[in-house]
Amino acid sequence: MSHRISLTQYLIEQQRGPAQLPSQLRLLIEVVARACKTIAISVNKGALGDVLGTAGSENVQGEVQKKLDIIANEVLIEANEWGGHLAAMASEEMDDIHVVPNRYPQGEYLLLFDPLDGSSNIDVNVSIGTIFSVLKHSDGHAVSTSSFLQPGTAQVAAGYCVYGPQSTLVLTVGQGVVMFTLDREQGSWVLTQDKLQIPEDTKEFAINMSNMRHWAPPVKRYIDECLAGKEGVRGKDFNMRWVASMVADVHRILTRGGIFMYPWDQREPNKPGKLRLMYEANPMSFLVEQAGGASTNGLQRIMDMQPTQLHERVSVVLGSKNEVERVTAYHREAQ
Ligand code: P6P
Repeated sequence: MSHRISLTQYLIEQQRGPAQLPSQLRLLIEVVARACKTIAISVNKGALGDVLGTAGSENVQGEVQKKLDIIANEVLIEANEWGGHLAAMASEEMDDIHVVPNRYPQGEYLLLFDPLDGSSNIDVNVSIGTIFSVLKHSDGHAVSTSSFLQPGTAQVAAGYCVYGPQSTLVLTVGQGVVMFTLDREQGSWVLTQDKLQIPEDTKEFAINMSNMRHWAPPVKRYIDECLAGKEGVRGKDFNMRWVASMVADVHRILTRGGIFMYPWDQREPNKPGKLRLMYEANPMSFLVEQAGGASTNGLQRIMDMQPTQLHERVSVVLGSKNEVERVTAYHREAQ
């Protein structure tokens, strides 16, 4: 790209262009992006900033919270509650929704986030990130948890920030997928990719192989075929990557293709999967589809799923379209 533009200029262009980006939504995205800069500063301090280690508490998922989980959550809440663009927020780190306090004006949007995804990587200096999803509060009633229970197709924006060797913000408002890199000297997000596209084919899969003995047969069939390489039915060798940070794995797939799978397995058979639908799978699915990829739960398009609970989990198969379609076909054949 010859002339680099800032996030603000990109959003103003989206306001004027076909997206007709509403000004409240533009403000929301700018506020979230600014909050991610603040989180990046804390993440980058590491041991120098007393941000590592556990907070001595558990979240609604029953997972031990890291100090940075709570810091990131508080940054996003404080940054977003006064601006007048939101009615309420929901977070992986909070049992219930956070309604904008009466002392501030309420807006028409709902913001959902995983404030710090990949927490198990914090203390070992591996990329982590923030994932966010934006819905409209359109049920005409006082905002409540049920206001959030909308399918992924209702999202008006989604994105993530990866806190890695670079801090990158990846965003869609329904007009394709763009990437911004944090210019630390200027303190601003600079557009560095204006049309992320996922190749329809790939030779790279991402899955936690240690769970192999617990997988359903269609998943085992697919991975076995990948492992069989060029001598097997696929006729080509595959590579494997697993960062155990969804943001990092999805960022790689948006950048060079691949398939990411966190499927249902027998370890907790009553749970449909590990990842959360509302603030992990849906925003990532929106981004992946906008970049020409696909995203299913093995049987149906994730973005078509009607949520019933705020923190519900889902099985995830996303990335290069032809591979996702193959895995989905294997599941349907096994029904
Ligand atoms: P496992 C991180 O905790 C997370 O929610 C995702 O970011 C990541 O893909 C997954 O869990 C890793 O899970 O079981 O491999 O540690």
